[in-house]
Amino acid sequence: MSLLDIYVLGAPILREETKKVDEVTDELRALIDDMFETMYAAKGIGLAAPQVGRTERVTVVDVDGNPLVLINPEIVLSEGKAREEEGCLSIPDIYGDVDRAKHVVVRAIGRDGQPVEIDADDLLARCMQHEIDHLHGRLFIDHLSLVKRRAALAKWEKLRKGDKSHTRKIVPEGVGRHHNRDEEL
Ligand code: K1U
Ligand code: ZN
Repeated sequence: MSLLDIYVLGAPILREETKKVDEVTDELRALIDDMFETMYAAKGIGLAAPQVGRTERVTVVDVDGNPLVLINPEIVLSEGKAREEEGCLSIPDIYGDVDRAKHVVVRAIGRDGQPVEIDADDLLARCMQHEIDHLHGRLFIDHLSLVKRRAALAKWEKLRKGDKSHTRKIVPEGVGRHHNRDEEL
């Protein structure tokens, strides 16, 4: 398995429509495994294919230790409304309150190629809506008011300090800390 780079706000792929998956192949399963590894390393609860530079209609989600693979997901029922803060692995350190359905039913294909139906509330419902948005080129900032979106984009530009790269690397836990033997003495 491999850790994948995550595409960040400004990368055109994040604004593209994904392509329906016709067949669940070993190559697609390998992508799914890499997406889970990347999502866990990035401390996310979801990840969609465009975020790792891919155009397949695939997302992975894990809220509360229940890993889900959603291929060609569709929301077939949505009920209620809830406003909660969201973040996005493609817009790190930017947060905003987003109105979403409180309850959704999602139909998809699972990793084994079989149909699945997921009935979810609260954070899982929110996360699946966030990920399905990614599959249609939408980001959580699109749901913010104009004033809040402008403020979020201004903060993003400030944090970027002129960095124009379209991807960021995920550093696995325990790597990158400078270990100083003197500290042990
Ligand atoms: O798609 C992504 O960018 C992943 C994103 C999903 C998401 C977060 C919050 C609400 C809805 C969807 C993240 O996982 S960002 C990390 C994060 O904000 C978070 C992590 C653990 C629990 C709650 C939020
Ligand atoms: Zn996101």
